[in-house]
Formats: sequence, structure tokens, C-alpha cells
Amino acid sequence: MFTKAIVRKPAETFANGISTVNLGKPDYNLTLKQHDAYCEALIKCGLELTILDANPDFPDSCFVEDTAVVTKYFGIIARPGDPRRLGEEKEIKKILEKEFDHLYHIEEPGKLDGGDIMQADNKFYIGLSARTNLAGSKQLSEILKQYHYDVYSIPVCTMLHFKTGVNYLGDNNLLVHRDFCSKDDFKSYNRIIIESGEEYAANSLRINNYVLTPKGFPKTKAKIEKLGYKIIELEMSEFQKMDGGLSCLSLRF
Ligand code: CIR
Repeated sequence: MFTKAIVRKPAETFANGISTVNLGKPDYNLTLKQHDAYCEALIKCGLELTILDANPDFPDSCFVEDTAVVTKYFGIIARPGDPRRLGEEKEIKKILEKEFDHLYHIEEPGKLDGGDIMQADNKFYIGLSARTNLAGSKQLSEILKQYHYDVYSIPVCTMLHFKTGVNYLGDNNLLVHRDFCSKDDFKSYNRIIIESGEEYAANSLRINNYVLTPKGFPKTKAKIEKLGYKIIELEMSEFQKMDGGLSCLSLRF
């Protein structure tokens, strides 16, 4: 069970953040509205929220997931892989110091974005992407192994982060983008393959008794419902314009 989450309000500079998709500029008021709805959904899932003030110096800083990796017992401060985001992790460190007795750090030359790290029960998958390098992956892996987690690294070639394409719902159910579906690593899971046109919904998020899914992806929604989960659908259009998904907007523990 998760009991807490950290989120950060989108800054008015949000539209100046990093984006690779051609979906236009986000509307700031709509971004704030969607963020409020996201926070309400986390509260409905039973989480106590720490809501950090917006930081206009870092347009992407509402995507807090990339700045750390957290478990119930310890946290790891990441080292964002894009130089434009380097520094976001400093404020998160101050918050996580209050939450965890054991806090670790990814150090140079390691680069690591939390969006590349997926926990599935006692396993961790580390995506090797443009944002997470081998040095970062090795550092994280050593920390996780001290806590007896099994750790696997997976190349991410066609998308921003590992969790852009793969997300664990719990109960052995794994949402998988087709680019990852033939990977042997995932054969032991009940794989829910995301259909063409619904790729964005691969980043759906299980929190306690609910699965959060982005609005507008009915096939994925139906598949998740069929597994017996209660769904909260959220409008994510403005975050999608900046390459962000549901998991990116919070750190949950
Ligand atoms: C970036 O490129 O870093 C942001 N515009 C989007 C980050 C999304 N984060 C995530 O998938 N964990």
C-alpha cells in the first residue's frame, strides 16, 4: 500500500520545457486544472500529499518522478539525464531527507531519470535510455541489491523512458508497448499489450485500489477493467504535449 506522494505544481514556464511530440503548446490554466484533478485522484486513492510550489526555473519540474526512486524504506536521489533538468533533484532531496533515514545518491558520471525505473514486487527494471546511462544503472543496481531486490536492465530505444512503454499494475499484470512485448524478461507476466493508437495509455498507474489511466484510450481502459481494477480516468492532454504521463507527476511511497 502507498500512503504518501510528492507532487509539484506546474510552473508558468511549463510550455518552455522539453518536448519531442508535435502536439502544440500546453495551455497553462488547463495544465493547472488537470494537475488539480490528478492531485484529487491521488487523495481518492488514499495518499497524503506533499504539494511543492512551482519552480519556474525548471519548466519540467512538475515531472517529479524523474528526480528520485523511492520505496517504503529508502530513497535514491536521481541525477537527471538531460542537462536542462539537472538541479531539479536538489529540492526533492530536502523533502526526502525528512521522509527517509536512508537516502542514497546517483553520482557523476551516472545519469538516471526515475521514469526509467520500474518496480514489480521484489524486482526492479532499469531502462537504459537517452536519460539513464550504464554508470547510473550500475550505481542504482548496487544500492537495490543491498536490499535484496532482483535488478534487470533493459535497453530503451524507441521512447523517452522505460515507463513510457511498460508499467506494472501488480498481481503479475504488466502493461506493455509492442516494442517490449517479445522481450523474454517479461514472459512470466500476464502481458496486456497496448494496441496501436493507444501507446500513451501504457503509462497507466496502479495506486492502491485504483488504476489511473489517461482519458481517451478506451481499448486499454476496457482491458484494465476486465482484470478487475477500479479505474480513475484523467484528462492528461497538456502533460502529453510535454512528453509527460501519469507516473511522471508524482513520487509514491
Ligand atoms: C522531459 O523531457 O524530461 C519532460 N518534458 C517529460 C518527462 C516525463 N517524465 C517521465 O516520463 N517520467
